[in-house]
Amino acid sequence: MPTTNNPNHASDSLAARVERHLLHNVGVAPADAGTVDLMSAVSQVARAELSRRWVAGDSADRAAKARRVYYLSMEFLIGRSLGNALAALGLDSAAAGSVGDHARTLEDIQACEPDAALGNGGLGRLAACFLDSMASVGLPSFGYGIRYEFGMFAQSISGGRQIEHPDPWLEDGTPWEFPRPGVHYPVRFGGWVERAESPDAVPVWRHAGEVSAKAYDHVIPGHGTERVSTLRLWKAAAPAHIDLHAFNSGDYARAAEFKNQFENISWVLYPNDSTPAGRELRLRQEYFFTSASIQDILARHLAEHGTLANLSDKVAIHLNDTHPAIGVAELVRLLVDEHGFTWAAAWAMTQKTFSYTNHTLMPEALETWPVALMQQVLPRHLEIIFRINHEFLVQAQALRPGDMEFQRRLSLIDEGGERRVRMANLSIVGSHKVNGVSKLHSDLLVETIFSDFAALWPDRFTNMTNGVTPRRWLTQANPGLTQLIDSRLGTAWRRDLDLLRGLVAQADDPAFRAEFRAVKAHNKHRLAALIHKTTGVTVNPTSLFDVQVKRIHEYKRQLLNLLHVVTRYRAILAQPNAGWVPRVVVFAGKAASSYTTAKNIIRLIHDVGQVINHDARIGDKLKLVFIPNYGVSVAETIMPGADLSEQISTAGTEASGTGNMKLALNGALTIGTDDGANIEIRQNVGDDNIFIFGKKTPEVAAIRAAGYQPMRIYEGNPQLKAVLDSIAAGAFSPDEPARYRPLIDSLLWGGDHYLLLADYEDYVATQAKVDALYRDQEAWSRKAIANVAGMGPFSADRTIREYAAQIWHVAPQA
Ligand code: 26V
Repeated sequence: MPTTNNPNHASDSLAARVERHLLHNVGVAPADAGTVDLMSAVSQVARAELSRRWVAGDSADRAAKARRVYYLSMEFLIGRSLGNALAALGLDSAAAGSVGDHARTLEDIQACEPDAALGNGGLGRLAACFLDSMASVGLPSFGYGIRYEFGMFAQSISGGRQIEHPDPWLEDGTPWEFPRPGVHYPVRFGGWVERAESPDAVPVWRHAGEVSAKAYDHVIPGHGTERVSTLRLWKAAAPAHIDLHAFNSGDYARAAEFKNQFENISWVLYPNDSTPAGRELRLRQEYFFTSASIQDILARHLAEHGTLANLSDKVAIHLNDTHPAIGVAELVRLLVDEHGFTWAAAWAMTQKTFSYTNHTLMPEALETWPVALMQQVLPRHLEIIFRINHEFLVQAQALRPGDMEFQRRLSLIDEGGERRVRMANLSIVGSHKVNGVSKLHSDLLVETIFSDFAALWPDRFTNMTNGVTPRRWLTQANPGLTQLIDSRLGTAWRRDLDLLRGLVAQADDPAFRAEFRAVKAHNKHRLAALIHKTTGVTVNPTSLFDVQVKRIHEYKRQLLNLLHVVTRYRAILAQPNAGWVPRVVVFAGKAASSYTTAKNIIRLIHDVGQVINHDARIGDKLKLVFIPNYGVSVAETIMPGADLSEQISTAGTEASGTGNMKLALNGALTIGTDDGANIEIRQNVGDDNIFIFGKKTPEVAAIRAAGYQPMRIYEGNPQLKAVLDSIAAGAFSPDEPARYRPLIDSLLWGGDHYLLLADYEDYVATQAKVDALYRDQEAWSRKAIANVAGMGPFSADRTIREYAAQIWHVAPQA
């Protein structure tokens, strides 16, 4: 009998609390509870406990007047929250028991939670891993973003083609958000700036429109600590007077339309990776969440300190790529226009407060906004940007007098053609630290796209190699391996991943290797079941599982992987009895909806799969599958089941990669290029435990400089020629033989920009080495274990500690 009516009374068993939530909050009799009801009730129990931790941490931080870090990001790819919350609370086994009473498995219950997919790819998932680590390391911290009504589109495949579906993840409500009706800020757009009479007077922005940003919080649990972090997401709402006015006049349709003009700001995530979408709505989204976040930061600071004079002593604001870069101008505006700062004081404060991470080198991915658009949407900010630019270029002129080219390159305004604001330049000028996301990437930033800035301010540039949270990507995703590691090393590695080094000694123990293989075999069965369920293809789980999962992009070279698959297919047909290592090649990933070539690659994967998977001569020797709708939850099943991790971008193009880390942490061996974090993975797992192939970054540059001729390579390699010819001739698209002509032509005649042909031979030869090693299962397991053992540095905890110590100067709290 419960002793209290409090639905979360600590002395109650979890099962009792779940039943009471079913009764009191979900509104069903426990005996009648369905899976979704149970999910909701278990979530509510966890939420209540997290809420308690949250309140405690928040009041401690306020009492301590703690310095805090604010991570501004357009994207947070959180995935599901229930499993992570239960693990953080140490309630996972109790929860399994409590739902077991209802004849359900915890896994089934968790599976009915939709993913919070508020991001495109690596940048968004990194932000989610960082939140986990900020909480677990104990940093007073907030993430700030947008509460998109529709997240990343759901992908299905029809006739080999990607179909995009809306993702109404909030449709049935989410137990994880805490609406904060009392927290809202006005965000203004458009209009003009009234010039002041006297030169000292503050200009007045006569805005044309206003939207209200309303706060919705998610509590981010820390692991092994009671500390939590906060993710505050903003929803756009029309200001109350708007609807009143229109509704009063009786024109409901017009009123609704008018309201939508404001509220559409937080409707949908831009499903576009790497190429800036030059759309006004995107600029409004960027300003919307950045302005609301900075207003919120200032309000919290003022409440605690009563002054903004010490803002940069207590506040670090981080720009996750350039998407929130308008925040630089916004902080200056708020300080000067609304808080009485002089220009000089505001600018000095701003530079001390911001820091910026760049996530891509691709020049076409650098955000710029037409000056004309910015004039229209954010006139006061444009004015501020012009002044920042003017003063900045005076500095540049002093360093290299008369060097107009230098100034032209540094300028915040691109004057070639339509004038545009360069958001990366604004971010660099407005920040005290700028970092890349792997050693190679950070070096290349300084040597290439940001070299002029590095000449001006060498100390501003630094590196913070990415990491991933071991809680989600090992403990939660791979319970089998977790148990095995616990049995040898204890459990402390969850919060100190360097302890995995202890596995090096275990690799010599045949019994450990056998257990390690048994875990992998189990995970491969799970992955095989997912493959069967989502593609209908039956695969043999004893095959080598060869996995490439990431956004579909030419630079990531899924097509190079496919050329190997076709090569292998032809070779098996030519020599069926050559002792082939059975392989299952797994792809997953979304293509940006407007990216035709990426969509063609998806279709080609399917067409090749159709032929190979139905060729009776091939059988289990080779299977090719594409798992639809790649996202956080799908990844949690794929990572543990992989044997081989494909990280094959053209050297110098992948800023870091984080899938490479997740796969190696789960005991996959990497076949990869000398690119991004692959290089550091190699250094940590050892040269003998990774397959590195292909041209290195300087070679790529040299080949391009010398005038790359892919046709020469084609003519000189009969195997490659046959593969390309077969695809181009329609061997995999007999119903439409010319379907892949354009794809092949882009390699042979279009310049093969990402050097697939240049790396093909080495790649195929390296794949043969993979086969040879896999035949020796003992040797393979040793290397797989060495990979897990070497992954300590790739914990996001390490990354976050580096950011905290070297960029944010924020101290972990007990
Ligand atoms: C750009 C745009 C442009 C407008 C439309 C929406 C949108 C979304 C994202 C981006 C930039 C994407 C950059 C990105 O995701 N970079 C990846 O960052 C990972 C984390 O640092 C890193 O591991 C990957 O190598 C890098 O590609």
